[in-house]
Formats: sequence, structure tokens, C-alpha cells
Amino acid sequence: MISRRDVLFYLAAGGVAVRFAPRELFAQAPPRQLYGKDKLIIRSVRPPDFETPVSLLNAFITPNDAFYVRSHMPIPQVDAASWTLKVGGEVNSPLTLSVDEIRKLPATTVTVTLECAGNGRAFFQPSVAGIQWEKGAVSTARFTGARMADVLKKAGVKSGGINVEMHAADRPPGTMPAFVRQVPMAKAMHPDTLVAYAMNGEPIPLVHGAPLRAIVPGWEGAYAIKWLNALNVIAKDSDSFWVATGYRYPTRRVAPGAAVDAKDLAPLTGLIVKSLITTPSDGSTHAVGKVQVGGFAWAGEDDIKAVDVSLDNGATWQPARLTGEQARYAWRRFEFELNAQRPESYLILSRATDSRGRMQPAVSQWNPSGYLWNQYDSVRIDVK
Ligand SMILES: Nc1nc2c(c(=O)[nH]1)N[C@H]1C(S)=C(S)[C@@H](COP(=O)(O)O)O[C@H]1N2
Ligand SMILES: [Mo]
Repeated sequence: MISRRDVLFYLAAGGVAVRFAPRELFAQAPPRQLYGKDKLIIRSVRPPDFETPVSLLNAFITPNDAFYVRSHMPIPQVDAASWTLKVGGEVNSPLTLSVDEIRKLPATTVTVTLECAGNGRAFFQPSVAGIQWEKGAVSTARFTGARMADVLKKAGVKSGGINVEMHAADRPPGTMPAFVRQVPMAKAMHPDTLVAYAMNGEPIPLVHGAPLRAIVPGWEGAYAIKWLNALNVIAKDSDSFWVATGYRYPTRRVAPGAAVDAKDLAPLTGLIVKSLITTPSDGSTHAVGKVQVGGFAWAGEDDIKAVDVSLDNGATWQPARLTGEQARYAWRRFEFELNAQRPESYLILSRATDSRGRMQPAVSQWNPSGYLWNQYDSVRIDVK
């Protein structure tokens, strides 16, 4: 049974489209705020911005109904049967493909840890504007779809095409610009970059971009365009606000709180090295003896080489065990047995190192938009 409060929530989260058929629109994967025991954390109701609590991130694959949600504008009205993807711009033969036609292309499944560039923004000092994500604007799923390369090759990219602009069906309220992003041709043509239609073996749920979304593995979440309805090959850089101004990061280290000139900002691409302790939970109490520490570490397009744990505020580090599934763009499980011999407070720190030699820093680099928070993760427990 859904309560009146749930219905009001639906209306607020989905906007006009939701008002007509709330159940149908969320049917494939109702967010756990409405139905589950554990709840997603609501950062914004309209548009829907839901953070996954760390307690729901303790598994390699995040269930669809626990996967974080980041939307800049209300969810569009979607009819998969009549949905089309237009492919145009610098191509020999512009195309309009139905979802069925996309499904007929060779299917690829890629396991991807998707993370919002702003995950952890709440921890930056001085604080920065934007959704105040803490630790859970990150999740992992298996996405299935056609290769973006196969779609582009069908249309025939002209030699001058250097970027692929991705357009979506969500319409911004007021003066906000439409969510248009671009991906450079080499990444668009990479065999792991997808026009996806399935998520963990189910049709992509509405809040996650049904019926089609881009998957640009290893890159920050804003490349994964939901409700994808056009690929436009261009011979220049897109002048979309979300390319020209948004998702930019300083090219040199800046002082916390400093104003940064536009010429010193460059587009974000790949995610950086990071770890998250998913168990034990912060603030939990344990008996003297063994405490199993576990979590995940990821580094965008790069592999995790090591995760180390410190129990003395970073003075010394001990290796954690890397375990479980290994997939190129997905996080890797780490485990560590803490032998808590004395009743005291333990601060557990985790620090990941990737195959390129990048290591999580003790202090995240502040930047004006609060992107790429990645300093050591920490959890404090009480042993009695
Ligand atoms: N059309 C559209 N696609 C979008 C967005 C959006 O607002 N509109 N948000 C992006 C951002 S910032 C992120 S982090 C991911 C989040 O995907 P999810 O909601 O499935 O977790 O979607 C991306 N794709
Ligand atoms: Mo994002």
C-alpha cells in the first residue's frame, strides 16, 4: 500500500509527468525512500536527488532501487515504444533509431561504478554551493546496451567530427540551460562506451534514464546522460553551459575559497582514486576482539593496486586484502581484520592506491565547485 505521504512525494519528485501515473512511472524500481527498510537520503525532492546511505553500499552491485539518483531537472515523460535516438551533425547519413533498433545491435555489458563529481562536496571547507552530498553519490551496476561506436558508425562520422554532443529529454524549468554534454570522439568510439537500455538485467528504471542512457565508463557521472534522445557529432567544442562552464576543475592547485579564473579551469573527465569503508558503520559499538573492516575502492579508468588501513591517525599503514570481483570500471572490495584488544575509541582510515601510482591524499584539493572529494575515508567505532 502506498500512503498519502508517498503519493505527495511522488508528485514532488517527478513533477507533472508523475502526476498522471505515479505508480507506472516508478513501477520498475521504486526508490527505497518509499518502500524499503533502509531509506535513501533525500537531498532534493524536486528535482529528485537521492543519496545512497553507506549501509546500502556494502555489496559489489548496488540494487537498482538503492542506486543514488542525481537529476538537475524534473523527470521527463517517457514512452519507450515511441522513443527515438537521433544521430546527426557531422555524419554521412543522419539517422533516427527506435529502442528496438538499438536493441538489435550487438549487446555489451559493462560493470561500472558511477559517481557524481560532487560526491563528498559537503565536506569541503570553506563550503561550496551545490547539492551537499556526503559519501553516497556513488553506486555500481551492470549496464547493457549497444556500443555508442556501432551507433555512430551506422551514421558514418565525417573526418571533421571531434566531439559527440549528447542531448536528453528532460526539460529545464525557467532559465536553466538544457542538460547537454559532450564526449570526445575517442572515448565515444571506445568499445566500452554504451547507449544502454538495461541496468542489472532490467530495463533502465525511469529515474535512472529510461529507456536509453549513455554510459561513459570511468568518467564522472555527468557524462552518463539519462533519457538520451540525440547524438550530435560536432567539429568543435559544444557551447552548452554544462560543457563550457559546468563540470570544470582547476588546472593548478588553488587556495581553499579562492576565486578561480575561467582560463584556469578544464573539463573533468575520469574519476580519481578513492576508497569507502562500508563496514563497520560510523559510530557503531563493538565488543573487544575482532572487528571485520570492509569497503570498496575505485579509480575511474584505472585499477586499484592496494588499499591500506591506519589505526593511528595515518602514522602507520597496514595492507588490506583485495578480494571479490575485478572489473575494469568497477570498485574493488577490500577487507581488513581489526584486532581491537582494548576498550577504546578506534579511528579507522582507508587509503587506496591505483595502477598509475595515484594515492588518496590526507586532505582533498579544494575547488570552487566542490568536485572529486577523495581524501582518506574514516570511520570511528567504540570498543567496549
Ligand atoms: N538527462 C540527464 N542526464 C543526467 C543528469 C541529468 O540531470 N539529466 N544528471 C547527470 C549526473 S550529474 C549524474 S551524477 C548521473 C546520475 O545518474 P543516476 O541518477 O542514475 O545515479 O546522471 C547524469 N545524467
Ligand atoms: Mo553528477
